[in-house]
Amino acid sequence: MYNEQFPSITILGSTGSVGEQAIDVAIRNHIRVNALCANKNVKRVEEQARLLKVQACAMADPNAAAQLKIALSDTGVKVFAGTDGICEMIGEHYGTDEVVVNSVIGEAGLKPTLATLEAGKKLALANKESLVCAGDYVMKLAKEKSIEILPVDSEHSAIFQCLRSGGKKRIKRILLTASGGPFYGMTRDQLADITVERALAHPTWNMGAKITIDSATLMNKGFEVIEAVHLFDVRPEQIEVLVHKESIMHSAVEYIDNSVIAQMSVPDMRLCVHYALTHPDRTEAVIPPLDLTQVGKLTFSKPDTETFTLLALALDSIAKGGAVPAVLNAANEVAVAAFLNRKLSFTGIFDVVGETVNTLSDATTCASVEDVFAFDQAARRIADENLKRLGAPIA
Ligand code: MN3
Repeated sequence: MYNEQFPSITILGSTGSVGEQAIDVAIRNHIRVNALCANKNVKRVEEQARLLKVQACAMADPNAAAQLKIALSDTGVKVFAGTDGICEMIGEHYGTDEVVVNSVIGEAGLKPTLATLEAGKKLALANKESLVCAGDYVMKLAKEKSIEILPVDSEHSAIFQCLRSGGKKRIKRILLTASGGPFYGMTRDQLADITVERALAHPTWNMGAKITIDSATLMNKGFEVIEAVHLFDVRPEQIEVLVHKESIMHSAVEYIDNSVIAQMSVPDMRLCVHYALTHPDRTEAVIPPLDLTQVGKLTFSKPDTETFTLLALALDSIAKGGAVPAVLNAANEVAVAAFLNRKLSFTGIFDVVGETVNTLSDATTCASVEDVFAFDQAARRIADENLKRLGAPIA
């Protein structure tokens, strides 16, 4: 019934966009799903648990965990609660060869990432904040445990595939593509009164609310640069962000012989999950084929970092290092939540994040992963204060 060629998997963030797509890919490839974790959508997790016949589930929200336990009381499914419970579930072994797909949203994904590596399991990583906040520690732990991190982000999956064509020491540059989001080309004044509804309508990718806003501000692209620096062990200045509106070329690697190897497909996240789960092999497609004659032309341009200041701030943060990227992420989580709750304008996100990063300039001194968590908390407090000053109810 299951294809034993592929490792069995645990999906963290199973009710989110990537999580649902991971389930789709698993079913089509007869990959066994051992365990699931979500925040508080009890109904959907119960459906998934029964459909996939999983052995364990975890809910980040303790009340949701209690409800799920009752809902699944006629099954043998073990239910875990809270962050500690999620990490405990990850630490249990359900088979010999296991992959944890981490598609948790935000900094909340970091502890599960560390727990996965501690447990010696392979990590298919969609939670970019794990690397943004604590890339040094995550990569060090992965190295110690000899675990390869399989990127699920479309750009990083593309780079990962392009890197099969040449040695690591022969990389000249990484060309990281960006759709630019729906507001690319606008001025700061035009961005000021962007509504939540307009910001949530992404032209190409169908994603969750948080990452859709991050794509519209280009914060997401900044995070992806930081993610790539850690994942592929390159210097920040080796990464060039290219605005590519068609979202067909998902990124490329330029080698020292000036050969550029790119990966292309229709924009569909399922391919990224699919490749992470079947790598180094490939199996029959779960997405439609790419018809380049339908696409017609591909365009590329340099990003506007003067208007989209968060991209510039991300480049600066990774250059400074330490916990500066963690501060950037925490401030952004607070600001985006405020925007989605209509308490902050779209450009207010830029200001709250910018001021918070400025205030916590000592975040460069970061000695441990505990320091990362401490700076994360400090950044949230300061971002909240900045919010009181800079926030205003919006339509
Ligand atoms: Mn991406």
